[in-house]
Amino acid sequence: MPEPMTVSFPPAFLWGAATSAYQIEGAVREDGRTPSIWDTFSHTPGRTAGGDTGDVAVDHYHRYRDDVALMAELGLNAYRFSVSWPRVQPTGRGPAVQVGLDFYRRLVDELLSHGIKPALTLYHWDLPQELEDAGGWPERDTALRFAEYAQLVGEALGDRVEQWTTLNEPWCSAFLGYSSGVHAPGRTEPQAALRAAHHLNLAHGLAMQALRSVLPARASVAVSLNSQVIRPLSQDPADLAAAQRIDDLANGVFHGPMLQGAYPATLLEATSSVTDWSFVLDKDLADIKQPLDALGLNYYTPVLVSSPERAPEGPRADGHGTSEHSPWPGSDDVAFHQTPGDRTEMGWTIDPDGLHELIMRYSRLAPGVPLYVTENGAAYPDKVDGDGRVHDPERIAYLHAHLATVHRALADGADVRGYYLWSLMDNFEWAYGYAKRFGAIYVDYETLERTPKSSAHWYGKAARSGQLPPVDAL
Ligand code: GBH
Repeated sequence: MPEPMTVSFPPAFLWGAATSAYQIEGAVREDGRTPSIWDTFSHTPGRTAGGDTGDVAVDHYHRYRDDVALMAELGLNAYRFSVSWPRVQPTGRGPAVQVGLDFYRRLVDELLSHGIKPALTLYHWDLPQELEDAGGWPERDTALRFAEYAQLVGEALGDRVEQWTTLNEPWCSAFLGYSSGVHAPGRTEPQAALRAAHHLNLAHGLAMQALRSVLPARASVAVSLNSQVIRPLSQDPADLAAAQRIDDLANGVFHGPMLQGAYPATLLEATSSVTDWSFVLDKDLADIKQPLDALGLNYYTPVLVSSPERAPEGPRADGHGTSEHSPWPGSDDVAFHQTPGDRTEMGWTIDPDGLHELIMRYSRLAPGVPLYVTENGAAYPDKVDGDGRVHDPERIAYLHAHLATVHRALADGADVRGYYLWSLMDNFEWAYGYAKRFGAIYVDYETLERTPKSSAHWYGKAARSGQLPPVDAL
């Protein structure tokens, strides 16, 4: 038998796990927190599976000390979390609430005292409801409000947090929130979705500037994109055009202005029946294109598209979820296909090569900018053994395969500095409620007891050794 090759990562590589505020904190009415769009949405009948809400979630607000202790025990050296905007600035305007900021200060101090690097995301989808009532992301003012909020948090935590991220996956905020409506605030207005995308870009750019003005020079400021891997069904020009269309709406609409200073001409052209983009002011483009200290990539599964002539038979695979409305404005003439291969419980195809492709693409698009995989992971219906252990060999295989492609990207010259598994623990999976478990740590939703799954032990072993253990090593 050949010796298995050792897959070693650089000594400074970050081995982290990620979460977001609304998915784990609970305590939604405590300490002055007001509703976000996700409170409103999840409390609206029919919006989430089983009517699930984040009211309690996994009660991380009260259990953060235990959660940090678990991370330390497993051997993680980084943790990516988000700040709940309505906990810190309840109406989305005005001064910060000290007790809200104090929660994050305590969390960060707890992490630091265990040698775990905090990576703070300012926005993981929980817009204060008052700002949505004033129009939400389709309105320019929301971007200005976000920059102010960023500054408040920067002033409060800049002395102890080095890694900052403005937005998590603006694609989801804009297109699932305002076009397909499967995410909060549940609007189905394609034009508003494109306006939202622009104002999210502007929010990112203005927040970068606000953060730079208050953070120490050593701070690193980034954005996390769910930069999607879009594949054409064939090399036929019609299929290539469909792929270009969806790539612009998935990726170019964000990295165009953020990295290149302009929206792709093909995007403006393809969406001209939806909007004339007159809400983009010239000075916005200069505000949006701020030098990034790092770029976060979230990756789950690729998307396969073709021209309508090659539309697949059977159920559609276009990410509409349960919505009648498309998340892709102006693209009714694009056909979506199931990608071949094994799937996770989300129905998402397991395709580790997509992660390599993505990393190499953004290495070229953002030369010199360090990259982080800020989310990658899988949902499985994990079973608890009689002995109280939770075995999830599928998740170990998923993590192993994806980390191996990250390693391959490093060998190919990509500057990947870290990997955050999604998610640290089972949590509120948005429209799917608690039905889908992404955690490396199992949560019993009756007792809220935490049990590391075998994948958590496997991943901890990788983190401690800086090498990928074989999939059956525990
Ligand atoms: C992330 O979103 C979120 O940041 C995180 O909060 C969430 O819990 C986690 O992933 C798991 O869902 O929809 O079939 O066309 C990921 C959202 C998933 C949206 C993949 C695009 C493409 C496949 N993305 N999806 S499909």
